[in-house]
Amino acid sequence: MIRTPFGVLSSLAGCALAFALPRQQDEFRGAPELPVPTRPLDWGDVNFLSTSDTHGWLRGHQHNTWPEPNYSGDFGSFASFASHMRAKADADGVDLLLVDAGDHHDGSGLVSSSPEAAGLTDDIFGMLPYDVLALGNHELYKYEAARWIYDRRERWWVIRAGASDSRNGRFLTSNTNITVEEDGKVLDVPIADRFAKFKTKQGRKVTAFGVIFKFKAHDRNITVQAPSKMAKEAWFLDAIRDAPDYFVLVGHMPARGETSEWLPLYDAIREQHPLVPIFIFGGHTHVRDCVQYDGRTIAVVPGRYLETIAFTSSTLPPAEDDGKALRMNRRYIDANEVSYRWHTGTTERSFNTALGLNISEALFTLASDLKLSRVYGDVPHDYFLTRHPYGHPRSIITVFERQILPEALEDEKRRDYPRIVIGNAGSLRFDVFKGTFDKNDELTVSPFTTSFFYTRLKLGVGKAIANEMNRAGASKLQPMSAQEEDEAHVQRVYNEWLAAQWNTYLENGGDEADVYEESDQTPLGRPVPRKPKTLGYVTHDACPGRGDDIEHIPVPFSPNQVDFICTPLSGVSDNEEVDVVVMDFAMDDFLVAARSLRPDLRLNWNDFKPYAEGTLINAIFSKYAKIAW
Ligand SMILES: *[C@@H]1O[C@H](CO)[C@@H](O)[C@H](O)[C@H]1NC(C)=O
Ligand SMILES: *[C@@H]1O[C@H](CO)[C@@H](O)[C@H](O)[C@H]1NC(C)=O
Ligand SMILES: *[C@@H]1O[C@H](CO)[C@@H](O)[C@H](O)[C@H]1NC(C)=O
Ligand SMILES: CC(=O)N[C@H]1CO[C@H](CO)[C@@H](O)[C@@H]1O
Ligand SMILES: [Zn+2]
Ligand SMILES: [Zn+2]
Repeated sequence: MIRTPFGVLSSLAGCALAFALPRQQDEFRGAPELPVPTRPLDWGDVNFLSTSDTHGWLRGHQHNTWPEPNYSGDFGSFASFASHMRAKADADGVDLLLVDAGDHHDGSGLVSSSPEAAGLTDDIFGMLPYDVLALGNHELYKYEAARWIYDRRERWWVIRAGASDSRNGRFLTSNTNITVEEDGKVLDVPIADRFAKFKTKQGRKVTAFGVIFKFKAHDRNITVQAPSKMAKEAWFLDAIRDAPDYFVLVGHMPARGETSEWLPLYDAIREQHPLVPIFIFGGHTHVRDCVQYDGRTIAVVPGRYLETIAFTSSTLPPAEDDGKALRMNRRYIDANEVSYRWHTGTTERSFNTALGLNISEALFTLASDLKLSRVYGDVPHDYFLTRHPYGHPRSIITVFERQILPEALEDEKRRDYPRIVIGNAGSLRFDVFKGTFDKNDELTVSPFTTSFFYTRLKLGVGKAIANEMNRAGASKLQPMSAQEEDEAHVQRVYNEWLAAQWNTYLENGGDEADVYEESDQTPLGRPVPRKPKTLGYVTHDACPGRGDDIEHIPVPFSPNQVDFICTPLSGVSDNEEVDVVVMDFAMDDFLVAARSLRPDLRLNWNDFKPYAEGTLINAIFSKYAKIAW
């Protein structure tokens, strides 16, 4: 129960839509003992480890709620893994390349604390020598972030690692330019190299590119060319003219679907080289995916937040090329030390390499400098973004609406005025887990700096507007900004992927009960056996064979979510005037809904005044944690 100036709120519904709710359950919480892989990797002549959309999760996932422990490997353990994999490749006389498809920024506390912190995190990323890296849209929203890369393009890999060969790794920006002023001249130049031709340790010739989908929301003085246009550029056609042993295309776009623009590049290459293998590594939609465009092309996407490392392998054509399909494979490895050790035959003692330990230490030091481990409270339960429907007591959106906002958003001067608060559910980005809640968790759950404004309206009118906003749905009322559109697209594709996993599981006789702990009661009231598998991703992609390294039960997903929240208010009649507080991100939708419902009120931005001035949304979480957790 939470007491606020407006009474006890926890049992009240918000003023938006309601869904029928299942029984309340606690989540499964075993000892964080990780499942062990059972199938060795299928090595080929050419092998890749790929990452994408790490969004600053370089310290790994640190909570005990499943499936988090599965992704507990930090970037240092990944570096150790990569070193052992390289050593194995060298010993076997095969290629192993390391590639990343961008989106390093905006996510965990490391990169969301400040632009400087994001840059310092980039430098730590640069300690691990990748063969090819691409930029994501999150490196292009702010000129400074792209400039950070540009300024380091020649020495990206030597900053901390002490590597002697500065061309050991390559940032490739085939279709992205930056405008810079140098020696009084204004130059429009690619941020890094447009392409690279290099030889692997085994002497194989590689031609590589780094691209991004045609996106519009980039900052000023950055230019992004559509991949379909790039495919016609003279420099590109020139770069692909000589046949390498294989092509490597790394880029920030999915393997298929709406924002995927691999096909024009693929077609251009195939026109000149019908048989040269093409390896494509994508990202952006945060899902695990794989598709083969032909028997000698594979496109692999490794998911998000350093949860997955994708391993891709292939044979190469025989000397007397028979033109036949190659044996191509992909495996989605859960990013943790147990998986890493199993696949490299290392032990707890032999696993960590000097570079891996250095990286972990650099991450620890940066996190300490940023005070990311400062604890604000102890969360009593797991609260999830999409595992439960809106209205469920373990839905973070619901708890935010009914407890956190009512309790922790405060305007000294408006204390005596009853109020409702209307905002975007999309301003929350991640689950909140049982256990300590620290600065990193706060920045992760909501990295945004949205603020609040209020006007005076009858309570009934405010509630009706909130309902209208939800009826119309986010973005349907108001054309979104290009950046919001990018974000909403990623969220939609990722949520559809989660929903499909969960629905397939239920359709195949999977039991919701298996997700919960022994002591819990199922919805049917019978005790549940301890579950045999851990929660995680269950991937059904378009490549042959099983992609997931570990078999999981999918994470439950509820489609019953709202786009907008509205805090409850009791003891006030619908006819009374109250403060109607609106988050600035939700303001456009609010005004459109208000004008359609009550055109007579002629509401616009000027009718609003700042509320709780200086309060940003993410600070509300730490404030609440200090009071209630
Ligand atoms: C773009 O960069 C140029 C050169 O540094 C600068 O003069 C100009 O003001 C920038 N334009 C914008 C819109 O920021
Ligand atoms: C990027 O910069 C290069 C070098 O200045 C220039 O030739 C090219 O036209 C630019 N590309 C785009 C799409 O602006
Ligand atoms: C690890 O860090 C130490 C101290 O900064 C440095 O001397 C050493 O070269 C580093 N080793 C590797 C493999 O990065
Ligand atoms: C092997 C491994 O990474 N184990 C970790 C599993 O997750 C728990 C909690 O997140 C960690 O404490 C373990 O070290
Ligand atoms: Zn991303
Ligand atoms: Zn992206």
